Amino acid sequence: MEETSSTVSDNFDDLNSDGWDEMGDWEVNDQGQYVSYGDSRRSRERRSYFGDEDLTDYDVTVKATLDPDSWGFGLYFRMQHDENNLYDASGYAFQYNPGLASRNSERGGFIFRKVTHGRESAVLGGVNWRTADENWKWFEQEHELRVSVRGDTFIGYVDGEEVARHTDSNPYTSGGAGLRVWRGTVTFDDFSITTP
Ligand SMILES: [Ca+2]
Ligand SMILES: [Ca+2]
Repeated sequence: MEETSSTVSDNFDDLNSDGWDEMGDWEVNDQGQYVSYGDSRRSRERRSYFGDEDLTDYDVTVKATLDPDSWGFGLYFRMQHDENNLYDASGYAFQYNPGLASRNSERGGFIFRKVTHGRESAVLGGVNWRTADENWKWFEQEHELRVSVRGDTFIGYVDGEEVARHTDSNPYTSGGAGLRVWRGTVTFDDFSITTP
């Protein structure tokens, strides 16, 4: 049998979030965007899972706009979650962490973390840090994030540019995708999962 590419997607233009398994406050607004509202200081982590957890290799893509008070967000992949305990999930996150500074970036970083039963690992090795130029703006501007998930290797892109790459010697091999926000408000749109 010939393998064929397939895509599942949600642009939220039907004004609902059917198919998403949500932890915390999520809402589809009247403009057909998927928003997680939160206080910048007190709001807890919010997650939402989507897609067939038997999937192995795929590209997952989303457009995201961060409010200035946001503390960041993540794009999940290869995630398996417990429907009765939405915190208990294992897989990976490709994240933007505004507060994360490194020797190569004082404006936060795009990183991978492994998630095991809900808890995230340290920053995974082998990533490249984006060094944002002065005119590059993350907040209040829509950017497209994508992760290419292939075997043991994951590549993260922002607006089509590779910003992080990781190879896991002992990878999770299948799982769905999703979104993660901690503190502040993030607006998402045009989410898709495409198999090769
Ligand atoms: Ca929908
Ligand atoms: Ca939309």
